[in-house]
Amino acid sequence: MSLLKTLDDPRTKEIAREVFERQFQQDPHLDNEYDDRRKSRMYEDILYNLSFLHTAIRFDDPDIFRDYSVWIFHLLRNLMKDLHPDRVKDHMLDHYRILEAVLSEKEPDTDQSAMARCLKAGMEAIRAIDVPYPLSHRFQKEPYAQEKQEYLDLILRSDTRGVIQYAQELVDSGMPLEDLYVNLIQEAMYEIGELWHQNEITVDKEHYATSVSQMVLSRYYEEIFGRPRIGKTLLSCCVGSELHEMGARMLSDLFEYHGWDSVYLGAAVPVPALLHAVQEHEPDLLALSVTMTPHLVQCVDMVDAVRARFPDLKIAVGGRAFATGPDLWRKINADTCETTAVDLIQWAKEHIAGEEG
Ligand code: B12
Repeated sequence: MSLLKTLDDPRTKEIAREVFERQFQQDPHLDNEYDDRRKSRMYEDILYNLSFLHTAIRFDDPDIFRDYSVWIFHLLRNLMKDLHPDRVKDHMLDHYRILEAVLSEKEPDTDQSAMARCLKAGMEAIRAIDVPYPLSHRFQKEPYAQEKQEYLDLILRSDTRGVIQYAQELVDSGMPLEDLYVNLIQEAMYEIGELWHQNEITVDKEHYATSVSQMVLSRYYEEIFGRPRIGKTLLSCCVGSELHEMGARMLSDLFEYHGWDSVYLGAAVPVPALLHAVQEHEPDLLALSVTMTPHLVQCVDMVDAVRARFPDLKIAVGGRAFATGPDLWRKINADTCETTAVDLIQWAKEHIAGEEG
């Protein structure tokens, strides 16, 4: 039996340093995932790992290391919520392999078979940990309960290729595009918001989920934009400083799917820019999307400005900000407020496109 007498032992520190360096050499992504604070914590954690491993070997008791492994996993997982739990597991599994290699080389007197038993127990325990994100009841409901979960999981792993492939599989297996939009992607986005609210994920994941989901949607534009036209135009945008752009994007795509031409201006559109676009495109319907409640004030200003210049233009409003009460929208001088794109398409059929039902 050798080494690891105490955490302060210079030999222990040397081993820890070697393990630390090898881990970064072997996994170049670590450098992006660990800032300086994490790096110095990781080094300290290696010292603790060594001391627990040493104790487990000393008593030839794999359960000591098994228990510790589960404990340290949860500690790390809670400290690094920006990483998918499976990624944290991978760090730890790699780490144990490196520990074994470095100890075998540098401390040949260590009881190799006891060490292998303890590390194996730790690895098995880590692999067996089930760390589901706390998913909402709504998200776990049908339709597409399993598909939503799989889609969300791929996003949380930042597996861009996987997200795209999975969406393609769903479409290939017959999922209608409207379901892909509203029942899969929209629901996954809402769940992303819930996870952010619970501090389970960070804002960068919200950005990534948006960008990868928009990438998925863009793959079906040939079909969406290839449908027969009905000779009507929708102009849409997000008001004021509203950054949440996917609702209006989906709305405008779904209008395209139903034969409308669409001009989508995106997020945070200033009033003069919108007025210019209305002048240029002469839309049959203007749709304004508001997600954040404070942007309702900007929505009033926007509607008033459009009304003043284009009094006959039909204006619809919608988005999360209107969900607090069914009559809130009436304080805005719009023609209608609908909950979903499909509802607005129906309203437009009745009030603009001249087709009943
Ligand atoms: C992605 C996201 C972001 C991204 C947006 C990136 C982008 N490029 O779009 C970023 C990171 C920028 C962001 C920032 C913020 N966000 Co945010 N974000 C979200 C999230 C997770 C998803 C939004 C989304 O894409 N939804 C999917 C679309 C398809 O759904 P939808 O917008 O509801 O649209 C549908 C319908 O509402 C309707 N619809 C929409 N518009 C219209 C218009 C008309 C006319 C009609 C008829 C229908 C209609 O049809 C659409 C299609 O079916 C939501 C969660 C949520 N519940 O939405 C939080 C959420 C909206 N964000 C929230 C917050 C707090 C913020 C921030 C303040 C803090 C933060 N998280 O960083 C900032 C504010 C930014 C700003 N100034 O606008 C909160 C808002 C809470 C509240 N009480 O208002 C939410 C609800 C998260 C939460 N659960 O707490 N966010």
